[in-house]
Amino acid sequence: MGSKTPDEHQQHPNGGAGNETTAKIVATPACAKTGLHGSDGEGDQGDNDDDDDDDKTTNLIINNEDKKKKRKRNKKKKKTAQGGLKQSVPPRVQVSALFSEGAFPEGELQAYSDDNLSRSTGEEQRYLSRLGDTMTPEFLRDYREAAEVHRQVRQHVQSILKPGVSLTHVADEIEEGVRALTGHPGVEKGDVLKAGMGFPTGLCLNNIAAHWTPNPGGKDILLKQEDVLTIDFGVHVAGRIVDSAFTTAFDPRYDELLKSVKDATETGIKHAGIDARMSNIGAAVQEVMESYEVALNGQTYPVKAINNITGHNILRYQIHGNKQVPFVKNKSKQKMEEGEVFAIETFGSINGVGRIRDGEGVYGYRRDTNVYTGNLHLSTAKALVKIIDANFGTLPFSRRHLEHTGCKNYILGMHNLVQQGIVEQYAPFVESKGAYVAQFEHTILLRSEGKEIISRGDDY
Ligand SMILES: [Co+2]
Repeated sequence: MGSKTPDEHQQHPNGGAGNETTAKIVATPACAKTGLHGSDGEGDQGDNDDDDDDDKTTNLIINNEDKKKKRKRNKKKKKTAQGGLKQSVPPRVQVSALFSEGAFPEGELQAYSDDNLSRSTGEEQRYLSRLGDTMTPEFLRDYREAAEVHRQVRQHVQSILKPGVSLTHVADEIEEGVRALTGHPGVEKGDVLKAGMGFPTGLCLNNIAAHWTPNPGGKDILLKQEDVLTIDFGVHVAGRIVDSAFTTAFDPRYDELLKSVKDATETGIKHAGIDARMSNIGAAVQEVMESYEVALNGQTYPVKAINNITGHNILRYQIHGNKQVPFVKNKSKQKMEEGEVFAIETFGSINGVGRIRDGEGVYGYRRDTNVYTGNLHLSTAKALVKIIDANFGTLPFSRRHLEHTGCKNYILGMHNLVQQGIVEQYAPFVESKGAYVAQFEHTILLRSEGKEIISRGDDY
């Protein structure tokens, strides 16, 4: 889940005046637009379970290097599975039943690069850093469990992505998978806070960069062969949130776009570390991302790094901490510190302006616990804030998530809470019409031993 740069901190668009008027690559699929409308209604979900048995098999592209990178972790994973117990299809077996005594697989441990090597050597240094270490065995176990849930759920989701599949069905599969694999159905009061979804499921098509989710009662959208789809979802265990995203396309013409953004995110991870400066990370990432270009219909489109959305640190139950990790050149004075958790994410676009703006519709909500609720008069708002506090705390949630807890007829009360600043409302982030946006994101833990890329999988 990306963090939008506050308006007063926004940089200049990196693409000058932008190229909204240049020829479009392909017509913007109608679904990309309707997705932003028709999402205001509330009501029954209806049966959108459009189980897609389309015979048309298409290659799902996440990146071109999938096959080159065979990781050892995969073998380890099979060894640790208990008594031959296997994950079901669709995934419904709790991951804690698959790994003995909470021995969830570690993420990839990447050594700190030269610029922050000093901190990973020296016995005394290590001893001192451990004194302030928040990354206890329990912390690591919770984080690794959440990451394993993310990997297993996304692996299944990747297998159901075909032209014609409904985005509501994809969201259902993600959310039901996460609830089953964490072992928290999320219906009983307070259960969501134990483990489950970390924020609303993001399913973004083409020029929608981030923060779009199917809403109850909204028009369902079917995935098309020519679509570029980004899937961004979060899993938390005891408030330890794994935030990770990937982009897929059936059409190989988007390979270079996906490759560029994936490469950019890996560059961000490589430059992240103890004492690493956001200004250095941003410049390095932008350079890599913008070294790519995409050939489409006889034209060449440079990839632009989106300049007003950033990566971020993650705190317990707080998806966006107080630090931002831009992926364009910047003058930020912020540094990363040992013991911190970061979502390293980058977004790149072609045929757009290199920035995002708020689109229509609602992605989700988040309670601002600093705002006093004593002045509320509307009884529905008073009741709703109690439901939100009990079920979500400070975790962002969607209308789907709210209805999953059994909450109904909340639109008026929510409107009141948003007006009072008690609840923050999120809109989708959109690039200009005709643009295509890709995103890749990993969550990393800055441990004294190295950075653990907790969400790393065989796919990305
Ligand atoms: Co994020």
